[in-house]
Amino acid sequence: MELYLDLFSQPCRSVFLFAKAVGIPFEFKHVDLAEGHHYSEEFGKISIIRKVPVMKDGSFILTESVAILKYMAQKYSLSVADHWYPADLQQRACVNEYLAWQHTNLRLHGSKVFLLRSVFPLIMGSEPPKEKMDAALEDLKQSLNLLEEKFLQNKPFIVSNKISLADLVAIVEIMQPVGTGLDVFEGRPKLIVWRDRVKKAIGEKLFDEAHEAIMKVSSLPQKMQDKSKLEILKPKFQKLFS
Ligand SMILES: N[C@@H](CCC(=O)N[C@@H](CS)C(=O)NCC(=O)O)C(=O)O
Repeated sequence: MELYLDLFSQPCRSVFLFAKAVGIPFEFKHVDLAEGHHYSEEFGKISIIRKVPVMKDGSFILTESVAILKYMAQKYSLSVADHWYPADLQQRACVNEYLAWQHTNLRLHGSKVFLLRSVFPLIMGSEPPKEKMDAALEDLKQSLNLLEEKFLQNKPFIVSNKISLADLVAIVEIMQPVGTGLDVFEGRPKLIVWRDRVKKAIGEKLFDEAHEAIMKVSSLPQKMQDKSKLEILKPKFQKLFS
């Protein structure tokens, strides 16, 4: 199995962490987004969507992290512990519920804060407008509130007393704004305890390995020095934040 990944990307980290944590063998194919490798002719043959992650299992190619995670959990169901993607109908439905919710909530809002704080100044050559930043932070706060109140409640993990794909997908998204120096855990003791549980369940060393790049996000300016690459991204940003 080949996994096309850039660990700067949250969905790539969830796929990477899951495969590593449960011992699924794979070949790591690095697609450097800051270098624009996803626009290459070679990557276009793998996925015309031109986003990572992508999984290639023999001649079968799959995009979308959530689909890839479920594929891996089901393909290796004999060796992957049940709690990751429970066979129980209602528990599995709860994992699916979180995975469906997060796309337009925690992922969307955490990504916006990340992009505004770290990438916007590089591409647009100015600080993000205050009203955009404030709105993005407010949206992120609302998503974190829902993660605590609707999904975690008083359980150790999102679905039960064991880690599942839902926790994995949640933590990688939360770490994106954290990488920009924003302490999203401030004043959230429940979330801190949960984060530490998730880290422990995955293994701290593996967790840190996956997050090394994003925790050094201040190195992005050096990586994105090529002005022509920044120009490609400008219209995307204008559209996203106009
Ligand atoms: N829904 C997709 C999102 C994939 C995605 O947006 N990947 C980003 C990195 S986080 C990407 O490859 N962006 C490149 C681009 O948009 O140019 C998933 O969960 O896999």
